[in-house]
Amino acid sequence: MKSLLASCRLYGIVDLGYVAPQQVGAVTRALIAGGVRILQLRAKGVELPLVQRLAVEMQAICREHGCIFVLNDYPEMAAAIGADAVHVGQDGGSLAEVRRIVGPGVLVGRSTHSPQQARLAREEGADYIGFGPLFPTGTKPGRAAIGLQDIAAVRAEVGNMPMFCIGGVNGDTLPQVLAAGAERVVIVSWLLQQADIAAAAAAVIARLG
Ligand code: TZP
Repeated sequence: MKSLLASCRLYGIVDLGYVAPQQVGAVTRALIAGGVRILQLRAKGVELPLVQRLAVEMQAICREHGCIFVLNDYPEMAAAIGADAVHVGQDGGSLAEVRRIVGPGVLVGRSTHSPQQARLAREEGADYIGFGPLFPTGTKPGRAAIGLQDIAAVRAEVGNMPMFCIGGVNGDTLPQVLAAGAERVVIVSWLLQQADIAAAAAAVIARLG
């Protein structure tokens, strides 16, 4: 799983803020058809039984296609359904506690917003980090953008650990993000709003190399 993670340049998120529950399977398949090999379910403010049902559905599709399935926020549920990975924010508790819940075989990702948080995530044993939001984004309304200037410092801080830059990344901003030193990105709303999600994902992956 770790080597598959290392090969991933584009991280997709099926966010229920953009995708209706009945579309989750089709959107998951479209992202995978476009070449995405790490996919997260993000279900903020959704009742847990529905989160679990959709997580099981996505996990099965991801498994069928050799794609890492990441559950956002719920380590106990991630462990219960056999998710490949769990992702937690800065408010998601210590990574030691998350690791204790999910066990050694599950990847753990952490959101970070500064070089210091990135270093801490590495020291705490994260398998990867998200770093952002680089730009203002409607997916996290009200959250201050942190800009591009710390990308190189965070990369130096985390060494080989995969770092996915996130927040307002789209077809227009991607060149600036890459020029600032990013190698890996998360794209949420822009991909989910494309008429042809698979083609858009494939074009981004080709651009990421
Ligand atoms: N964490 C930091 S920014 C963000 C998350 C989950 C949302 C990114 O979404 P988008 O739509 O790609 O800007």
